[in-house]
Amino acid sequence: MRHEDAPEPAARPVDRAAIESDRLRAAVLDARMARQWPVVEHNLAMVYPDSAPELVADLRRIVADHVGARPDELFLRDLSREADPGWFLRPSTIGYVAYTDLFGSTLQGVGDHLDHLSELSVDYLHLMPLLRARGGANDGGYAVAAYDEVEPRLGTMRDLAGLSERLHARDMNLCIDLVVNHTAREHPWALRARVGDPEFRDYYLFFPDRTMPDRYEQTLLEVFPTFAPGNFSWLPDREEWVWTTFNDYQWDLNWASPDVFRSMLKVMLHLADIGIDVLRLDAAPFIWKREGTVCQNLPEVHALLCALRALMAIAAPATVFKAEAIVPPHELTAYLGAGDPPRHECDLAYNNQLMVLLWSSLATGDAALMSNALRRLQPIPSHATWVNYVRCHDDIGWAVTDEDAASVGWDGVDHREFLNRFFSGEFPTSFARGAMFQFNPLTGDGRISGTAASLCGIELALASGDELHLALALRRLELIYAVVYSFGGVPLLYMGDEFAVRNDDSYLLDPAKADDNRWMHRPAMDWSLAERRSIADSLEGKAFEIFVALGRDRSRLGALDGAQPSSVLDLHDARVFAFTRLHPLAGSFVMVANFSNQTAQVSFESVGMSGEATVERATGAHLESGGLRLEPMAYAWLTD
Ligand code: OTU
Repeated sequence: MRHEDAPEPAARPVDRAAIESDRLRAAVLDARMARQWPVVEHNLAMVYPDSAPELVADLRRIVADHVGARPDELFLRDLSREADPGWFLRPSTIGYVAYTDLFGSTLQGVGDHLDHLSELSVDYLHLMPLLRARGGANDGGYAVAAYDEVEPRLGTMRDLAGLSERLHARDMNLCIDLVVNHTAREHPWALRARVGDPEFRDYYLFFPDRTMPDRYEQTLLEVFPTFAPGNFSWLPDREEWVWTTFNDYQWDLNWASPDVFRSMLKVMLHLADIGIDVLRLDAAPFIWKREGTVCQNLPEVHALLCALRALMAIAAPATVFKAEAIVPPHELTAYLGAGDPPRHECDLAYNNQLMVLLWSSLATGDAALMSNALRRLQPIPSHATWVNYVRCHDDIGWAVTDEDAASVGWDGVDHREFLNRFFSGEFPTSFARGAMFQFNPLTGDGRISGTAASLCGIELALASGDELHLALALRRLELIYAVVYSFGGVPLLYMGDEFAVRNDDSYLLDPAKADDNRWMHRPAMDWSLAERRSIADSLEGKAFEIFVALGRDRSRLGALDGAQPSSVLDLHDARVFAFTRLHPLAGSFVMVANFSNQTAQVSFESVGMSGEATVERATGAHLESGGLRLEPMAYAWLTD
């Protein structure tokens, strides 16, 4: 007891704000745990039956500590994103994909070009691999040597955080790649595993002889059959084999080890604290292996992704996942959580089907295959959506199933072969100027490289100096992008397409790139093109204007909200692709697109529109008694 005369103890200042913040964080953590923990436990018990309880206890500590230590700004961002979990569904979400060095030299340089993105209504920037990669050949940065460092020539982690802040200040989001299937063989985990450190031996898949590799190879596919045949690489110093699905310098991680799971979660949390909004999970389908299968899309892959997502939803819900799963249509929708019951898995996934079918339709002048295949695609949960694109940094693999081809009376093998011949420019009437990538004479499979503009005929038309052909080629580019901007989900504009850039063969001079012709469609941004766009009638000006208008018109159309599915219509005219979207508040939306070289007629009635329908955007479409007349490659966006 204090004596009456004793001096008052110095009042310890009470940091009310800190107490309130701790209480808030504790309450928020409890609520997230209550919702997500059963998901974590359920999925991990499936994947790691023997070590689940210890792992789960450990993860609980990791995420709880993370919530406590999350930077204030990002904790607030978590809260606002939890209040608006479908932020990426809005029509105003428009993506742009670029290489940091090729677009702005460095991360700081990228930050100086944000006005360019704003002009295009872009609010989602995907920067291609930027974590520190191995020196020399590194598969465009997909051979990561350090997850916690930025590639030095691009900047530092601090620059990355700075760019994220600059983007957030403009209401833009940042997406980066996280390679989950493999690391570079120079990554510290790999270096330690290679010298026999028992803690890291389990991070990769080593085999003393060919017994197991040969058994696996019976059912495995080859991703890079020409420059990286087989799925295993020999390590002469250790006299053993290591699993390498891609190049020999990319070692597959062994996700069967709980240590890999724990380490990758920590990598994700670290990137979340840098302010990354979307993690593009590279090569996700490959992270689980089982003998007798192709070792892609196994149930464990989905369980792992669901567990990781639930953990992120506790620790850093402002960061969402985008699946990079370029897989057959019946395997694709599961990455968005489709199934019975639907799950929360990835929030976004590449719509490889739509991409492939758009090119197929351009080549054949016929949209029936696209209509049938898209109609057959399993519906996706409304909390997730597609990322739609026509080109990316990779090649185009012809994921047209035999079944879908048969639905229009075509043979799958023949059609895929036709597409390769067409887009490599070999087919006599082809307008495309692409190149074969990874042609495998044993299987007859091949894929296609080339920029969107070159594949659309712009390169050929420029070479022939034919103005009419050039106009038609530009129409093709606009047509397929107009589908991508309205089909439902986040459209991605691939760097350079806004100026219709053509193939670039300068990669041939760089020995680290020369054997990989995907570099032909990864040219450096030529900012002088940006100046040419003000020249009336320049190709750059016309192309740029198309993308400005597509972005502007998409953003203002409420019916394009990604939560609503698109339904493909059957107009009994194979030349015309048509789909409708119904929005509870904004009404209905229809797109009609003529993929043929002939004029086509579409009545409003046939697409479920009244005579009062509004033409929101159109190119080459003319109003005509009760409908539209569509010139070759013409399209219209309608609302009612
Ligand atoms: C991805 O692509 C990247 O997009 C490529 O640029 C990389 O080379 C590769 O991973 C390795 O990191 O097979 O032909 O289903 O299709 O992971 C490209 C996913 C690929 C695979 C995909 C891969």
